Amino acid sequence: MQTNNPAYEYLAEALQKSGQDVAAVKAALKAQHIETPSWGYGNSGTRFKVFAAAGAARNVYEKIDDAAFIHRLTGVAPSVALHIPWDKTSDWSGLRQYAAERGIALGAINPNLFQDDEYKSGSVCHPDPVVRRRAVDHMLECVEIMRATGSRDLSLWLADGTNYAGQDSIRARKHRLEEAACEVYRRLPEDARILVEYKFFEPAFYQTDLADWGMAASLSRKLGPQAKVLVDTGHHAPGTNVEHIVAFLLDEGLLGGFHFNARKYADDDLIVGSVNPFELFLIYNELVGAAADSNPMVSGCAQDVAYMIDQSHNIEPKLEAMLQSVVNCQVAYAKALLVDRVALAERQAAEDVLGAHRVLTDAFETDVRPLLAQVRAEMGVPENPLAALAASDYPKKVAAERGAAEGGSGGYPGA
Ligand code: AFD
Ligand code: MN
Ligand code: MN
Repeated sequence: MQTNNPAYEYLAEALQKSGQDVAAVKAALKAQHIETPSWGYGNSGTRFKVFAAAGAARNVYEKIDDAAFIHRLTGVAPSVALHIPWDKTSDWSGLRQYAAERGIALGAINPNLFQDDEYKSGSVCHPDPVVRRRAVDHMLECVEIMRATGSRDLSLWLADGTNYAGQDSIRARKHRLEEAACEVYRRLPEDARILVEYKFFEPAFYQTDLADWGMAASLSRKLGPQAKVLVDTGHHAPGTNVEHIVAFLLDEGLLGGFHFNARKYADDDLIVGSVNPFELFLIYNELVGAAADSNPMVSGCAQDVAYMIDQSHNIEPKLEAMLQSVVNCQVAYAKALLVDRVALAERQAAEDVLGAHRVLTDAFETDVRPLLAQVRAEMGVPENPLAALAASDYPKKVAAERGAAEGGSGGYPGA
């Protein structure tokens, strides 16, 4: 097809010659859906300081405005995850309408089981049944909100854990968690899911009740088919092979979604792909491979993953950081779609160690910017979204309107 994008024509010709279905690759990129988090648009930071950013969203309506702006710039960010109670409103249908009028939908609902004073010794794992009841009631409130917002996913993350050996019974906490999760699971709308998120530490520093993918998988299996594992890419010990976890969960039909971010050391919510872009590519490589698997349980799982960004931008300009995150996911996915899977299987069968490795690195080293520019042109969105952001008057407009709301003392908005 004649385009005014010679770099794309050159790439498309090369891809066609190597047997790639360029039309299918472009269709997949146009269908990409990256959900952005409401909390990424407001002031947030670390326990040391929250720097107030000019133009940071101050309420859920402004967060929706910003999320809709990111979707207009990319065409692949059509929903925004909400955090309760930070984004709570008395008019859910009005909020749903407000978002729809701006071209986006309300996405996953994230309960807050970590900020109430009562949760000092845990929420659903707390030794006191009164506190556990409070936590379960909050999750049941979130399930009712899902019905009002039309959300499919309840993203369950627990800060629960202990700071010292002996502080509490690890197995008793496990039983409390399972009991609470079962009660919430039974109240899920029939087409809804509970995504069980794990984190190896923080804010608990000795033991975390949902610490790794195995614990999340075990709980998901106990709950039932509407429970899946949520992989937050920043929640692993340094050196963990995250793409291996992703492959394993896909093959078990247990992968429900991602919270994308990056971390160099701890869970510091950096821009996804900014620390280790090869890892992000390898994660997408597993997803693309599984989506074509002959086992429908595996391919069905891979085609039903919720891709959500979960980042708190402490020093980065918020809109630019969120946009860069979405673009990094597009680049990684585009490269994963270019992996020559026939050649990969051949090289693997031939035990050609480095030949097989090079099939992946060839795709990873492909400059996919011309391909993404063409896809964006065909979608009617800016071919270079970051340049479009730089040229837009939206950030200046909202900064003038909103000013720099006071940052909190640390942690999330509303802290
Ligand atoms: C924090 C937690 C976890 C959770 C997110 C939103 O570490 O990732 O999903 O907040 O509540 O990042
Ligand atoms: Mn998360
Ligand atoms: Mn996190």
